[in-house]
Amino acid sequence: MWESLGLDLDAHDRLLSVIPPLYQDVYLNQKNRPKGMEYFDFAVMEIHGLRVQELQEHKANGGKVVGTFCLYVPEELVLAAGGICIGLCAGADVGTAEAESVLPKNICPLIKSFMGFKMAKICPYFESCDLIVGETTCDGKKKAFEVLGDFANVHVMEVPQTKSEAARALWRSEVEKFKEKIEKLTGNAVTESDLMAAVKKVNARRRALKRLAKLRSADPSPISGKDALLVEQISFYDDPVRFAEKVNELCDELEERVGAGIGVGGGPRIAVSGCPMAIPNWKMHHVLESSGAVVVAEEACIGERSFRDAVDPNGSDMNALLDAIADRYLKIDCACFTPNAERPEHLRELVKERKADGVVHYSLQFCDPYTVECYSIEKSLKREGIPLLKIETDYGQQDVGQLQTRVEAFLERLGDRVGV
Ligand code: BJ8
Repeated sequence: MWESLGLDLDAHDRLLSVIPPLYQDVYLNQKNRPKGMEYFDFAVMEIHGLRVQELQEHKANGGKVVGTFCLYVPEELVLAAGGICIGLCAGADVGTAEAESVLPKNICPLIKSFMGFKMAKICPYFESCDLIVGETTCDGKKKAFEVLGDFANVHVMEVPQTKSEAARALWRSEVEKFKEKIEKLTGNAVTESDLMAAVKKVNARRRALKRLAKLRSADPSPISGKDALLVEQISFYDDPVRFAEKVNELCDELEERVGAGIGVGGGPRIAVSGCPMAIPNWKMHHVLESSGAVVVAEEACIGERSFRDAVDPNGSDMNALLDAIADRYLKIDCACFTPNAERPEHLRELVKERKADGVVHYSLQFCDPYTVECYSIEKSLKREGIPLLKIETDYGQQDVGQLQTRVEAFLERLGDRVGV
């Protein structure tokens, strides 16, 4: 299968050999994990196995696979046209030399990672894609998609930078254009009933993730932040129906744990806010939880932002459904928007709901939108007296010791406040 995808087999083997020991250290060594995590452990171990095989079978039957890197891409349209939508991961230092041959060194690691995965031919998901959908969010991404166009079939959606009426009209037309693009790619017309069914399918996955997130309000939280993050990461590549079923089974078990007062840790409760943490980026959560904290929320795209809002499935015709899709996606409070007053507000609400003792603001190096927006986040949290730790990091392990020292000092400060 790998050869037919044109992967660099040696580089791919090297990547796969790193995952089991890392996973053992970060995940399997945790004590008292919910039994329902077994499915998600399996999904990681099979990350380059069964799911890739499913994609190949889909393609052999004439189906198309569409890869994305951003929450703004409406996956409902891909599903409605009979395609599979995969959120491609960009959470590891991979193919760095190859990426740096076409991109500057000092660019956000997420961008470098997706370019590295493609140029070094290491990712079977990337190589399975018939179309990559990019978007005009941050400057680095939108220019990198121009470069990526030389190596893959790329369609770019124009995401506006404000939420004015004119911006909404532009975005609505982009959604329509995307529908046409997907229809052409798959050869299938998107019907109202197919779109409605796809909306319901994706909404069900969002509901399951929301249920899981809300269970983390319990004290003690019935699940570690690392495990919850993993589930959120897998949501981007697993089959949406099977995934929602497994998350709901996990939630049934977590409800029992909450009822019995079973949970993890006893240290300060932390909400992490900022840049997405794509699989296998578990660095920040691992540092926090191995220092005694419990992460109770991810105010991020791999996290709350992906499931906070649903698409209204009750549109009476195609226009109404496309309106509902455009409106739902435009609610996303990514730092690429200006102004972006909703994000600090959402974060404050989340801190309250999850009974978080503090916030860690997580920015990837060279990410201007999130690093600069940290100013408004800090100002808004300060007003409520919510402590904040600002972290700027990359995918490397070189700064782990330094992060640990800063995190421990922060947790100590919180411990004094909450009497842990
Ligand atoms: S909706 S957060 S997934 S754009 S970290 S590449 S912003 S320099 S990933 Fe994002 Fe969509 Fe927004 Fe979410 Fe640029 Fe920053 Fe890198 Fe980023």
